[in-house]
Amino acid sequence: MSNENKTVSLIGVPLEEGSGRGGCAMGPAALRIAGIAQALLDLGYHVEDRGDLRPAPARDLAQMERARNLDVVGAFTRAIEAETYKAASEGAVPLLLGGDHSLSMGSVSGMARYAQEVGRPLFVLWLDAHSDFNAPETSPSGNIHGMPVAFFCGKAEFAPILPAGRPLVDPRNVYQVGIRSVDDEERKLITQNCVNVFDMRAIDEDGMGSIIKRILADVRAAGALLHVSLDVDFLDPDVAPGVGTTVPGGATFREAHLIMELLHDSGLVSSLDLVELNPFLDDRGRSARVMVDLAASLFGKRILDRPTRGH
Ligand code: EXY
Ligand code: MN
Ligand code: MN
Ligand code: MN
Repeated sequence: MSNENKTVSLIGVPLEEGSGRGGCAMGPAALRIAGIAQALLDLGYHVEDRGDLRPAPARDLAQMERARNLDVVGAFTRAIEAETYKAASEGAVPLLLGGDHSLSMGSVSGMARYAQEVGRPLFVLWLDAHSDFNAPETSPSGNIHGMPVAFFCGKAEFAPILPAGRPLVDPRNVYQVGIRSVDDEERKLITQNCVNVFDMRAIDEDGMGSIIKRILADVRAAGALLHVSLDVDFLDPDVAPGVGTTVPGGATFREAHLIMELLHDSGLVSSLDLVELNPFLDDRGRSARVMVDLAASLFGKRILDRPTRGH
């Protein structure tokens, strides 16, 4: 994302029904209060705030015992898919302000439709403590925020949310980084489907910089668009406590910023989700500010007026 004449479209998603608790619906407001728009304006972008999506529950989606609040999440998925596709088609970078991680069912599906239209594959960088690859049958919780990757790869069956024949993401084009909590059945699914998983051990052994550079080389070689999905719980809870699913041993502040700086320098990022921020659990807005700072790094904020060394 090196073109700073670009428009960034903020899409608010006050969705918490995909998680097991209340609070994420306040995420878009907290990210706005933490200064997401001003951070992008300071970097020279044109910023268009499309407000918050507030669809009515979808009456055609019957409740499923193992996929809680499907009527709400499904209605959001439809609205998010349409809005993300529209923003990308207008030449903007869609920036989803979440909202729990089930919102990525819509954002990634919208970007997959756009990528197909422009004849490029879509790759996904999933920055998370969790793989989010459960299907309703394997989920221990029934919470849909643990299922979005399986959904956009076509591996989780719900009542029809999006039209048949929608473009899916090839799981081999999904790169997960920061993973440290995977359910037993979910582990089998990510292996069977050849998802690229860089868990915290891989990061400890190989270093964040070398892993991200390898991923970006794959994206560039494929001529792909890259959607980035950043879950607050990717970060260590000491860095960002404002999330309902903290897992110890997460990414450090600098590891996370290094990813964002390398993503910016690559010029490959087409769209971004900021998800799972729960302001009710936060420490005086600290996690909201960290997420805004990370987004600013991804859009080009630098420590020094030069690219990261080696680029
Ligand atoms: N794997 C667990 C489940 O499916 O219930 C926990 C999922 C947490 C999902 C968070 C947002 O990344
Ligand atoms: Mn997640
Ligand atoms: Mn997570
Ligand atoms: Mn940079």
